[in-house]
Amino acid sequence: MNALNTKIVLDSSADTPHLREIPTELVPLKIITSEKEYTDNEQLDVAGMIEDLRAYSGRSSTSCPNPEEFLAAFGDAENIFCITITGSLSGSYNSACAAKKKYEEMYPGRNVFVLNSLSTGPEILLAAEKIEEGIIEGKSFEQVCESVCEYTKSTGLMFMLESLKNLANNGRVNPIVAKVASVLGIRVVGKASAEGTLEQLGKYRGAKKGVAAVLEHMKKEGFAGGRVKIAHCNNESAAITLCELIKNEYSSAFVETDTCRGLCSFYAEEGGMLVGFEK
Ligand code: X90
Repeated sequence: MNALNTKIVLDSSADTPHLREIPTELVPLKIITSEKEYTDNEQLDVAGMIEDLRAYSGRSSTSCPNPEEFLAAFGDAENIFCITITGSLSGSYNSACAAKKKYEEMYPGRNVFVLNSLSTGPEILLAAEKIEEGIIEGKSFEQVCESVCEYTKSTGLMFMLESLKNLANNGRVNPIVAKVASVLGIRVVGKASAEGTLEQLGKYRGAKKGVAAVLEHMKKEGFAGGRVKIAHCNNESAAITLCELIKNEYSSAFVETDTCRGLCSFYAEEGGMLVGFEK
């Protein structure tokens, strides 16, 4: 496969990719309040959005890209690898599949692979890096598809949330679980389930216990010192603490931290942290 006419397309739930070799495009989701619409693209002032939302108590929701927006991002590439947020919680995957169908009809001979991440944020970025690695190694289109599918079986997503209000208000999580998290100081720790939904694993009082529990649950899932990507929403201290806990135990672990973009900030909310890891 020729790397020159290959493109990686992610929806903005992936947060910020740092792929150096292969052209990558983010397709924005939107965050909508009765006062404003936020498009989760490079221009979005995420901190400003979080501040607005802190002061806002009305209804808010999100919307996924439509097929045309994915088509536009596919551009003129011959080989396209596209990853979306879990299809169990968003229509983004369906939109990307519709765009694939249209693109392959319009340009016979071109290839579009759409991966339903069953996850979001940092676990998508791990998969995207795997794709880039395969392309650079000179793998064929099919080989890259196969290797990323195999790889995602050995990655996971853990989360720690201080509030599940926006998830519950938008029907993305059981309201009973959300209620627990509304108690001040309680952190809900959970994982992306095999079905691509939120699965609660425990609730913890205080940041210290919450972060320690994240690592314990990662280990239970099979983490043994592999790659880790942390995305946080206004909670750098949790990200740093987790990073240190991991490094103390696994000196060779490769851990990266970054901030959430708009979509994950809206749902993970302030204090939230998402952790993509290799099992
Ligand atoms: O289509 C849309 O409007 C987007 C809906 C997205 C809903 C879920 C977003 C979750 C973001 C929260 C914690 C991690 C959850 C992992 C679940 C697989 C982050």
